[in-house]
Amino acid sequence: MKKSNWFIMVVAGIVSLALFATDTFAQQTLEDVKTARGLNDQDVLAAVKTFMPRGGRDEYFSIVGTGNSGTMIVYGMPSMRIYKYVGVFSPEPWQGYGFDDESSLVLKKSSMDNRISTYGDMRFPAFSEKDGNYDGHFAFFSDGANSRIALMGLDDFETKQVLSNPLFISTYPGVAVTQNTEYIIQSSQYPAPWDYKTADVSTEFDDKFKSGVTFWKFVEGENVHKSRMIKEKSVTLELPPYTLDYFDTGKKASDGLMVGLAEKDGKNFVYVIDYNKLSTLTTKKINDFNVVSFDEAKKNSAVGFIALPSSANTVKVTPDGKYFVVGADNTLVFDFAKAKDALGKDTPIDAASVQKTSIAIGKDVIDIAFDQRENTAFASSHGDSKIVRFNYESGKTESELKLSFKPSFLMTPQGMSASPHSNYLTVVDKEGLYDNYPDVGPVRPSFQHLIDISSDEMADIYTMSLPQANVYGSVAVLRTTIKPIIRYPLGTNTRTGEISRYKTVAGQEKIEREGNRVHIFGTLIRSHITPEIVTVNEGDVVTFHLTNLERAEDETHGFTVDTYGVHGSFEPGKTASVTFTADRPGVFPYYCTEFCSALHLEMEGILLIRPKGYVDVEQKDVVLTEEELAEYKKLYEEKLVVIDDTQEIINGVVTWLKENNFQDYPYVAALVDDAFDQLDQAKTSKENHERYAKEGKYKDAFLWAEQYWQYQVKTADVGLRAKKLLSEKVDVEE
Ligand SMILES: [Cu+2]
Repeated sequence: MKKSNWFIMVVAGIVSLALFATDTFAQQTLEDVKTARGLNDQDVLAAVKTFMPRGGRDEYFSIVGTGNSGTMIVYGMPSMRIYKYVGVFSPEPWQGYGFDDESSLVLKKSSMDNRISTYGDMRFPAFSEKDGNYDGHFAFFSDGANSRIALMGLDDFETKQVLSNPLFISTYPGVAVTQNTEYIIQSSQYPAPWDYKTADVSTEFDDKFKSGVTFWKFVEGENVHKSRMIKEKSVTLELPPYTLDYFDTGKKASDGLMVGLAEKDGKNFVYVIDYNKLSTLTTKKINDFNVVSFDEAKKNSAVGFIALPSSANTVKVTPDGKYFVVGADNTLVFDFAKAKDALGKDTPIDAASVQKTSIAIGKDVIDIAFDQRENTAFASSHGDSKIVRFNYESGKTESELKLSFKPSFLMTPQGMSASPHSNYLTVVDKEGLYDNYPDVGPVRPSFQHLIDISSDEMADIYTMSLPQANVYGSVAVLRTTIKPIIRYPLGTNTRTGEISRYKTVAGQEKIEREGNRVHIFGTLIRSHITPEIVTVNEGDVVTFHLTNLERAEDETHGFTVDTYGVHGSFEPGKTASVTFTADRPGVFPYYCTEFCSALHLEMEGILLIRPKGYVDVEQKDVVLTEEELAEYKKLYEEKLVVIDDTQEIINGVVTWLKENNFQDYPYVAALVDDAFDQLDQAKTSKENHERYAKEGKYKDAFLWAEQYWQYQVKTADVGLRAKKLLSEKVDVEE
């Protein structure tokens, strides 16, 4: 090849490369992306249905238990984005649940013998209700593994109460709520003696093994934080040794009744309980808990058993409360009024006498979910890999969707309330075959599919993975029904809703010692942990009581003491305490574990743990030379100028904020509050530097002036942020 040709080839190559590069970075059209990714119109439509644009919000909040992880997942529908994991039955470090003293107490109260269970088995949650509809105040979970029940407040998505069931050894991992949240219902699962004594399974089973249903009395307090389940007002109905499964409560026409699945010796039943009657019956105490005996309930027609032709997987009450639907090989619809009339019989109630209709849906119906359309429900046929929409009044199927997996648990938004919605259905995929997920090792996440059910053409539009979870049932409520708070009243113990006795405000930080017990009353605010230095002795029992002084949105501070396993999370306004024994001497930095601002790294301090037998070295006053003193005087005077300049900036910001009515914008007002908090803290520094200057002690005067300026800078920083925000708000409104 001639040299000139070679040159032309190279130049041409570069030019074409450049052209190619330009092409690659050109804006792609929708058609380009579809082609490149091999997507069809259905794929794109599915993606568009779940895409969340900027400024958009999900229509529903959904909650689901993680099974043995002991936490609750909060996610949005239809975007299926996970918003939060909430510690319920297990400690959860991100929120400090089970790490700070206040939340540890919640878990300790759920322990019968000081053994705190650090996992759970939580499968079917329930929301609180008013007149059969979700009120958005609370959620409840049952722990099947450790016989516990939990109450979550939904205004802050925190666990408020965990109780231990004093009777059940084995508990069903689901709960149901009565239509005005009078009772939270929990049942046993596998029969066991309630007296913690051994018994012979073959000869003493009928005599000593028991099952039962507990009605936890729920009492609403003056606010959501003071509402609790009250053990002393609760009651358990004792049942013969049945293995109990899914249950549901009546509503509207069937308010006061509940139904559940039971099995014994290979025979299957639906049990029906008239729980309003229970409170009028004679009770006895077992393990200090109110118990109504089976005979007493039977005698008073408060309980009955309907014999089923086969085993069943679920029983759910229709939104109007007229029927309950049993998911089995044939899906059976029962008439609630007839079932009630048949209560109290000695022999099991004949299914045919109380049955309304039966519908052949498909093999192994696992779950039922209701729809807003009249008398309409969905069933999942695990064996036939399909979802079927059917009418439980007419007994006819209406449409079906063939799936690429074996479906199990179903959920429609608001579906367990009296007003289900008809746009989405979620379906749990317990045997995720990874048709669009990569392998991540032998343990796999759970999957939940989102089905668009708004038309007769149902469509599987999204597959969500739920990690750290063994997922069963979920419930979803309209997002706008829940009214989450942004901050707590300053000094709140978030687990009780009371103002904590350890609340500390700016300037009141202190360290108190009584023998070897040390209490530190501290504060957290960008970008300071006060106090910054804490000295204790080896062997001291130390508690940091910390209050987050922030009033701004999303200003959580974490707190950890290095290598001491001490951790807490402090949302704006929250006061919580962490306690530990200082059993290893040394120097241990403590710091904020949340990225809270650009000055986040400054949120640190030092814990000095002096070894046993440590003797303080006497501090001698250092005398400054004339030159040194003059140098400090100069530094002090220079600092005063800087302080004046900074003050001018602050004044300018304050004037601007006032002129623009900052108090009309709560978020901005909260920031301004924070700014003034900072200035409040500065008062002592100002007094000190002026006093030392008067006394001619310029080193001290300079150091205090420096401290004062630090506070000023922080005030200016927060003030400028408030100004920026306000200017954006004002601009938007103009
Ligand atoms: Cu912080």
